[in-house]
Amino acid sequence: MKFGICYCYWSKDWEGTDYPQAIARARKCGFDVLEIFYGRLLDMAQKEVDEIKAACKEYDVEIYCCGGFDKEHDLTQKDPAARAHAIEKAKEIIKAASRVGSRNFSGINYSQWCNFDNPLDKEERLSLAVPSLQEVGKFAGDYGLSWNMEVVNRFENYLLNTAKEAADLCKEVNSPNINILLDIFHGMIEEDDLAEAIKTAGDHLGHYHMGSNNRRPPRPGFLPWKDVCQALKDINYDRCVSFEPLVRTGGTVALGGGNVWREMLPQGADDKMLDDILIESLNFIKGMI
Ligand SMILES: [Mn+2]
Repeated sequence: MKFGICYCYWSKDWEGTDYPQAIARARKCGFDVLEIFYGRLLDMAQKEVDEIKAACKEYDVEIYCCGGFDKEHDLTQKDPAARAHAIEKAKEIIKAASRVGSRNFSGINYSQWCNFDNPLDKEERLSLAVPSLQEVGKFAGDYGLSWNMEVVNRFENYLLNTAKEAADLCKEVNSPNINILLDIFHGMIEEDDLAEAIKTAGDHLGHYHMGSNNRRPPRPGFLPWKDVCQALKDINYDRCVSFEPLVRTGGTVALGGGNVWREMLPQGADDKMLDDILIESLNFIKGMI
């Protein structure tokens, strides 16, 4: 099993221009994967792509990409032309992610993040998602990429709130490249049983996000960590567990969807303390997995 860290833990922003340094830092803290937002990859200069790939090779770190879609990218739109356009945008993302060697694209990559214009159309939109995702899955297959649909809580989307809903959609799509991202933070709100949710996703579990209930890095508390880790072992999960801490105020993470309204790090935390927190957190999870 691989362990990943989302770039935004070290930045206040979803994206940055210092990925090679972050790759080195991820390895230094014991991580195998650096997860980055996909936006800049779409038109990134080849020089930067080459530097990222060189750092990945040097430090034996893999890049995972993630993101949350807007209306233009929504694969469930009713207008066929708009839907076809969204599918083409999805293919562009797959190509962009592949440029930095990423074999995963995860997030709210099926409909829209935090848009609730049409919640009563849920069934229809899930049906419209199927042929779109089949086409995206076929294209992803050509690039060896897993398109991991994130199951999120009711305040961020209305199509996939539980592992069961995502598993049902995966079954209909029936593509080995269309899979599920479960996130313990969202599951804590929506699932009856976090371990069962992992088993429900089963072989379609393509990625797993971990954080504490308040989105600090994983640490002892009231979440059923042992049960969750055991469930990952029970399904022979061999992909990646990424930490996705959203802990800092004032940047695009806080103000652009992460809703961080208070500083979640110890007062005066410096770079060393940030890394020490992360290393302790990783050791806590590795002790159970
Ligand atoms: Mn997540």
